[in-house]
Amino acid sequence: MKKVMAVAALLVLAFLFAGCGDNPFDPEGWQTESYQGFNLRWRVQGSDLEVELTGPSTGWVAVGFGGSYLMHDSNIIIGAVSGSGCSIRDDFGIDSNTHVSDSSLPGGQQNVYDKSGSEASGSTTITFTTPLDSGDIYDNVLAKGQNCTVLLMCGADGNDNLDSNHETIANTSITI
Ligand SMILES: [Ca+2]
Ligand SMILES: [Ca+2]
Repeated sequence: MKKVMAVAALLVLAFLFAGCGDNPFDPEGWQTESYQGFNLRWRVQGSDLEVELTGPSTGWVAVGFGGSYLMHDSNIIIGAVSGSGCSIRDDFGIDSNTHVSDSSLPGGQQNVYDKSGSEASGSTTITFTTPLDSGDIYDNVLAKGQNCTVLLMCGADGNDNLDSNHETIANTSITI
């Protein structure tokens, strides 16, 4: 009986560890990158990419996929949480330091779905789904297993204006 209990305890432990996002064997397929106060989780579901971003600010947070230098040509998804509402926008970096809504660019469109967000003391989390290939030239095509540069940004605490300057910007790379 003791042996059975020990095996059961090990199974519970294994399950708990498997629940951690940075475990490559996560049965739900989530991968995690923690970098400079940001925590990015993502997984490929069919032809979509599901994303959860937590940043160290009660203002806006943003993640950019791909691009040439900093924001330039990066597909930037930016969001802010205010009260019970959240606003998440599909942007594009038109130079190294400027991003605008895809909707404001010729032929561009919003390609972010299942948007939600929450705010805790000192941090903001946004979640969304976007196609790996939206067909919009202002969203970079992604593929499972592809190495991709990633930009992580946030505004100042309490600043929910998606067009305001970033306070923090970090550059890293992930494997989709
Ligand atoms: Ca778009
Ligand atoms: Ca975009």
